[in-house]
Amino acid sequence: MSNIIEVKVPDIGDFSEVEVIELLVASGDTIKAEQSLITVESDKASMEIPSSAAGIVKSLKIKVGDKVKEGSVILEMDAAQETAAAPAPAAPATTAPAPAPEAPSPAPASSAPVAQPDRASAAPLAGLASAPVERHSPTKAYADANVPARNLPHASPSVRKFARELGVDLGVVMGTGEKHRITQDDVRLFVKQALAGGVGTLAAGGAVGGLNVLGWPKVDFAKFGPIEAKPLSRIKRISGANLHRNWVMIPHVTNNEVADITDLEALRVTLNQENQKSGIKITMLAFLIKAVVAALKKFPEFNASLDGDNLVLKQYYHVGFAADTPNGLVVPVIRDADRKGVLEVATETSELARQARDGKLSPAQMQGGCFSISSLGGIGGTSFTPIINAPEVAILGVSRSSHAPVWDGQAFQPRLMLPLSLSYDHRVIDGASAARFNAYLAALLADFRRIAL
Ligand code: CAO
Repeated sequence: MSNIIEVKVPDIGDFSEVEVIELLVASGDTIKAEQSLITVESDKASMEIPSSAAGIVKSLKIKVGDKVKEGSVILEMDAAQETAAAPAPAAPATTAPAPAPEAPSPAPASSAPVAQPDRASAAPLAGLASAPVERHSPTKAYADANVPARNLPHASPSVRKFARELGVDLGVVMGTGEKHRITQDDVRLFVKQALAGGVGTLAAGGAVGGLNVLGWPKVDFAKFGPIEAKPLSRIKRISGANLHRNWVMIPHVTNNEVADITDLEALRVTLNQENQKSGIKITMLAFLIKAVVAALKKFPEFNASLDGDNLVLKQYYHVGFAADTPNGLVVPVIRDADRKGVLEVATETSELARQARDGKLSPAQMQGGCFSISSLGGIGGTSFTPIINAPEVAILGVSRSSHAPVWDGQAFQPRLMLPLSLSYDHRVIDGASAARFNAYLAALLADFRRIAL
């Protein structure tokens, strides 16, 4: 005996209307109670709507693109006898364990470096696979959890399917797409980081390894006042993901030093006066790059990268410098800085900084760096913690120089002092080495003749 019922959109929280972006069943399908019927999406989140009953789909009453709200009829169903009369079961919103994961695809085609999976650490992936997949849908269990619907991850059906296949909980993946939408590349990066042991894998079973932290809070800021949502620039999305990984995965320590650059600044001013006609401005950054090269030669473990248990020591000296551009931070690289004079380095940095501001740098101009300098001296500050530009192992942050009284043994003298903040990877560099490197750098800047030694 047939028992035709209408299956409707349940209470979906704060949303008045949401768009149907996917039909998950068709006429004639036999479906179970709690099975997902459609996917809907607001401007902030997407979610699957489950069936309140089991039975055979007679006809769909909506199509992709329709707007629905609580009470909208999704389909007519010939309900199975045992479930037709009963309300939706209070089953937990979890499903069977995820299938075994496939090997993640190659890195996304971007100039940004991504962490290489560490083959020895397969454990986090195993944890990813065995954790039950959380199905985000407004079922009774979900409602009981009292999670606002807008906390659901914002991702397309194909990305959610991809994440389900890998056993990734999208709730803890950072979305870099438009309106923080989670892309397939975000899921891939998350898995790579999990493989490398650097990210907590917060599927429903709890943390498997790495960080056991709460998901990112999602707040409806518009509830508190007017807002404007502005997508991050492409550079910010890429550099942000890299900075985040480097900050989380590298044990940073920062050593602070001050260099007496009174004489060097006087020399710089004199040289610039002499060179006025050439149009080339000798900058403090050019002197810093040359001094850094000398320090890298003296302390080779700073000119290195970690490769598993090996330290790769480089015999070339390519120095990157952070350049602020309207679209975000980029790090062009001066190649073979050891073979160039201060004038040549100054010319090249100013040309690269110009190209960076115009958005004209090629990926090749930002690759191969051994060590980076982040100079905020032209802007301000007294010290900061620069984030290491992996796979490099150290970075020098430079703040604004200022006059300070310095004791010369008999009296205080006004000296121009330059703050140097050296962040280093403590897996590679000891605190004592970092202090020696920074002190050596300060000594070179205090008396640039030492560079000839
Ligand atoms: N202390 C005091 N003054 C300084 C200084 C310092 N350490 N460094 C530079 N200045 C002064 C210069 O003397 C110059 O002053 P004048 O215009 O009076 O001559 C002015 O600041 C500009 O300096 P500059 O032309 O030498 O440029 P720069 O070397 O400071 O900067 C560049 C070049 C590309 C590094 C810079 O444009 C830039 O992008 N800086 C920001 C880097 C950044 O964002 N780092 C943060 C990364 S982490 O988030």
